[in-house]
Amino acid sequence: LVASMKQVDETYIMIKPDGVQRGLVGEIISRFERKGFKLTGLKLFQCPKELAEEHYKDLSSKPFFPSLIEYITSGPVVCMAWEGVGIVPSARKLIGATNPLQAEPGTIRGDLAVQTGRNVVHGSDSPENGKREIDLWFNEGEVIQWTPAQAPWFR
Ligand code: RTP
Repeated sequence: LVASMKQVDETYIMIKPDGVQRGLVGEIISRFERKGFKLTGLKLFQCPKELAEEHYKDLSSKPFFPSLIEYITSGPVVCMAWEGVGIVPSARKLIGATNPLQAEPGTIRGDLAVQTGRNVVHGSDSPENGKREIDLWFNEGEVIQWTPAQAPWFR
């Protein structure tokens, strides 16, 4: 099948403070690169409380909301925009279940995380939220639509 005929979506992936502090940035980025997705945005960022609250606003009534906001703002995160065919469900498959106890080995959380409250990475749950979250976390000009040159590395 011709890939260009398929719908390309974008998703917001974020390495949470525990992932950064444990030195898992390269490992996590690698998994998305090796899968074949295209990186279109990347930055290290100290998230202000207001942004964390906006990002997780659907969870604001949950008992764990204050500790979730404290966790996400406890140190820098790595914000990423990625694109590809079927990327939203595919990225969530690579990430694994929210609770690392339920996450299969081979997934990021299954291999690298222990607790729900320290589950190292976030991935958007729908293409609409992918767009919303990329707009929320990135400023204009920080997300780049690019096309690779054809095999320039051996010319
Ligand atoms: P994420 O948004 O981070 O990709 O996670 P998710 O969709 O897998 O899970 P969601 O239900 O949206 O929860 C967002 C994040 O909140 C924290 N959480 N803590 N019971 C708890 O203590 C609890 N439940 C959720 C996790 O960090 C989860 O990823």
